[in-house]
Parts: sequence; structure tokens; C-alpha cells
Amino acid sequence: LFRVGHYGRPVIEERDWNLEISGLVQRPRSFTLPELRARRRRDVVFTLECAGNRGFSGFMGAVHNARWTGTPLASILEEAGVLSSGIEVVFWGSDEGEEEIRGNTITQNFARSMSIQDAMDSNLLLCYEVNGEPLPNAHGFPLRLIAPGWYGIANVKWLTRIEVRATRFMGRFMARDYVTLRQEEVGGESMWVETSVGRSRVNSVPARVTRSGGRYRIHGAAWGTAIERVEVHVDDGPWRLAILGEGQDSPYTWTHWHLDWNDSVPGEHTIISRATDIEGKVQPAPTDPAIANKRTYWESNGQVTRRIRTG
Ligand SMILES: Nc1nc2c(c(=O)[nH]1)N[C@H]1C(S)=C(S)[C@@H](COP(=O)(O)O)O[C@H]1N2
Ligand SMILES: [Mo]
Repeated sequence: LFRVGHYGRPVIEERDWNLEISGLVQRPRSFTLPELRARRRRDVVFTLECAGNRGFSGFMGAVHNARWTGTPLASILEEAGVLSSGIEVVFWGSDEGEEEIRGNTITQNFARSMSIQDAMDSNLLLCYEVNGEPLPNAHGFPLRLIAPGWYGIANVKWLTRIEVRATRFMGRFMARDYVTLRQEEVGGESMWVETSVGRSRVNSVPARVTRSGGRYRIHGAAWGTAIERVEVHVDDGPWRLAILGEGQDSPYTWTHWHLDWNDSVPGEHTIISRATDIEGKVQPAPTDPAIANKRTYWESNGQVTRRIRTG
């Protein structure tokens, strides 16, 4: 599994740790790890991608697929009783770093937030295991949020506090970094819009080509949203429908796909894949305004062109 830590990698001793539920709740409380492990246990197989993946040269392959185990966040928030003045849930990590904000140098913890409605999604888990093992330190020991359907940044590691607030939360990773700048057409006029990275976008790549008895097969993966179909474009040919395999029954797990390429002639070829999700969203071409009019590198889910030489 790749790993990303913006403020290094804190080492937490289980005996020194607890999770606080605080802010605008009727019943603030804290949990030890054994208390969380004793609660209802649930698994999710989730393909987590860093929103910066493929965004700049040299940053590739920041996507992993694993089985995460933990307890549902929603029931913890329900038991705490969110007050009607609360609009946002902030997830605080124990990792911290120095930030310079308008001339002030301050120390700030990693944090991300979600609306109450998003945080109450029954698929969000507070996880203490990955692939059947205790969470490794690098992946957030002792506890991390797993938010299936969201980009990596939402999956806060080394969780220490979950806080309900009455205003939008504007930390570095909500409002300064992981902010996409894109030009949009609004009523025939162009305007620049900044949006905070949130739910993941439909994505796919052609991963490899195999040959067996002189016949070629193109293999790849698609993820980000619930995949409906994948099409493959070879050289100047038509878009052809790939066969979906493992993963196609889950909206959160990558879908493996393949296409038999029977009419290959020896030489150089280009291969492009494009995924479409069940809501009809199509993975954008590099010339699509969603990609072409985007200036920051996050959310680079454009179609990928691979080159191959066949013999
Ligand atoms: N506390 C904390 N959580 C964090 C981060 C971080 O820097 N600190 N990085 C986020 C980002 S940007 C990504 S892509 C994922 C990566 O998860 P992984 O390191 O388990 O692969 O963790 C997220 N959770
Ligand atoms: Mo990330």
C-alpha cells in the first residue's frame, strides 16, 4: 500500500491514546481502543486513491485496494446526539506541522471535515484493522477514518478527536491544499471556481497487454465511482466495450476489465481506456473542459494513453 503523510508519521502508544467525541453533542465522551473494538464490527473493501495521483510527473500509482475493518461512525455520532446547531464534523489527526497563515507561524494538527449528512453515511467506518492485521503505524495506528467513495485525503489517520462544529471548517487540507481551481462556463461566461477535493471521480487505466499463442489481451482497472462500463480505444479504431470482471459488484472496489485484441498488426500502438459510471459520468478526455480548464493538479482523472510495440 502506498502511503501519504503530510506532517510525518506519528507513533502512538495504545495506552496513551483515546478517541474524543466533542463539540456540539449532547453526550461528549471518549473511547479506548478495546471499547471501539467491542462495538459492531464491519468490513469494507475499498480502493483508496490520493487525489494527487497522476497529477504531476513522478507521482504515479497512488491507489490501493484493501479490506478495512472497524466500527460504523454513524452509530457513535447518534449515541453522542448531534445538537441541531451542528453543521459539520471535523476529524482531527494527532500529526501536526508548522503553517504560515497571513504572517502568523503556528502549529496545526492535520484535520478534515464533512457535513453532518455525509458523516452519517452508513458506509463510513472507524478502522483498526487492514487486511486482517492491526492497522500499521504508517496507515494510522490506532484508528483511522475510512470513507468509501471519497478521495484519500478524507480518510484521516491517527484519529484523536471527532468534533461537531456550527460553522464550515477551513483548515489547510479543506481550504488551501486539495483545492481544485478550474474555469467553468456559467450562462455563457467563464469564471474561475475553487472547490475542495471530496468524493472520488470515475477513473480507469489500461494496465498491461498479455500475449498467448499470438493473441493479445488488454487488461486494466476502473475505480472511483460505481462502474457501469469501460471502453477501449486502440489506434484509430472504434471504442470497444471491455469485459468487466472482479470487483464489478462493489461501488467501492476497483473493477478489473479486459479486452481481446485480435486484429493487432506488428508495430507501435496506442491504447486508451474510458470508464463510465452508473450515473452516466464519463471519464474525461484530456481535452474535456473538466481537465483542460483545470489548473491545479488534484483530481486528474483524465483518460490515459499507453503506448506499446507488438512484434
Ligand atoms: N492524519 C493524517 N491523515 C491522512 C493524511 C495525513 O497526512 N495525515 N494524508 C491523507 C492522504 S492525502 C491520503 S492520500 C491518505 C493515504 O492513506 P495511506 O497513507 O494509508 O495510503 O491518507 C490521508 N489521511
Ligand atoms: Mo492524498
